[in-house]
Amino acid sequence: MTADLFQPYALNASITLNNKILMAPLTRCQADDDLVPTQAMADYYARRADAGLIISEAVIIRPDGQGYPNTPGLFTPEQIQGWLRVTSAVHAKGGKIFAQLWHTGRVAHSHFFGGQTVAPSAVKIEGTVPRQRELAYETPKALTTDEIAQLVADYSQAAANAIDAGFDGVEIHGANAYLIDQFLHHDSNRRDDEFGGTPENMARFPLAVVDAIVKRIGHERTALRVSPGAYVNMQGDSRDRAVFDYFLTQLESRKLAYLHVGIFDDALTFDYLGGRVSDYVRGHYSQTLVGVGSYSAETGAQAIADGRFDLLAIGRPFIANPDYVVRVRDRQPLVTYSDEMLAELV
Ligand code: FNR
Ligand code: 8K6
Repeated sequence: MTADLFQPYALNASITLNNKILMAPLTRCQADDDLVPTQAMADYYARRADAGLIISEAVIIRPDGQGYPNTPGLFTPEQIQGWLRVTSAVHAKGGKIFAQLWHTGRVAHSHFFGGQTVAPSAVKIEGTVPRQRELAYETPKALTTDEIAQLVADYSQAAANAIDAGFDGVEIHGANAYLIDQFLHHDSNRRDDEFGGTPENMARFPLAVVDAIVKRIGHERTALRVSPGAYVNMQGDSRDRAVFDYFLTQLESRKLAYLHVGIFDDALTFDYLGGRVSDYVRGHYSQTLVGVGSYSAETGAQAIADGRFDLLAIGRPFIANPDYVVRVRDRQPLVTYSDEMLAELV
């Protein structure tokens, strides 16, 4: 059953993956204090180069996108050089790697950049920053239309920087309640201008980012992750369904490299989506879909065989097993993931 995972898969005319197992994006908080990727990070990714595609940990597009300590950036020459070291190491081992482009919006914290947090609307989340529990989340400033246009330009520049840094493409982080996702849910988007209120308006900024990046680096190198089901730092709202119905339909014409679900456990069901997130997205999007969320190679291969998605992303097991792909292929036992493993890059 898992044999099918080892078949090559063409994302499009220019990118063919060696197998169907993707390394999911995994924030590790191990960049240096200038948010530059280190040699240890290059080694960590190179050890995982036999994944069909590595999706990098989320990479912030500019300083006010930072919500956790030591998350890498892609906006200074030093950061681009640091990533070049990572992508060269992965390519030397025959692998492929996309950069995940990130702005955390209201999940950012001024502690990291010394300015004001920004979001679609001035609605804060409860709670504190993981690993820095003394930092309570702040009320963000609602973005002006000029600031929204600047953000689109900054995403586009980060995508160009990713290509300069040797990445094979980018995955826009539109999931997990960060900035782009904040426009797509009513909990975080209370705007009454052209960026809020209706599905067309709420999808306007996310589509502008997609279109700007496609224009800059091409649709074959542009992918997107989405979370129609709210499950972290976001309250679900049944009206969100219409927003994603519209958004996914619009995405069909963009001919992206792939669309990726953002969820921790794909067994979760959402009333307003009529079931699992992956099944909902599949029902509204016909092109390459990446499934994720507490799958094993066996359950993931079964889901692919059942037509539920096309490619399988693996997260935590890839932290515990740098040689995940070889272990699955050779039917060797896997090391079980535990949160303590996050302390070190193995
Ligand atoms: C994540 N996840 C995540 N998602 C994302 O889009 N960008 C990111 O930077 C991160 N960072 C991250 C760090 C850690 C420590 C974990 C555990 C998870 C979510 C991840 O990509 C994936 O969706 C989930 O882990 C579910 O897949 P698994 O782990 O069940 O295979
Ligand atoms: C320093 C922290 C790095 C943060 C990156 C994201 C890490 C993941 C933790 C988020 C937890 C969300 C889990 C929610 C699951 C809910 C299921 C109902």
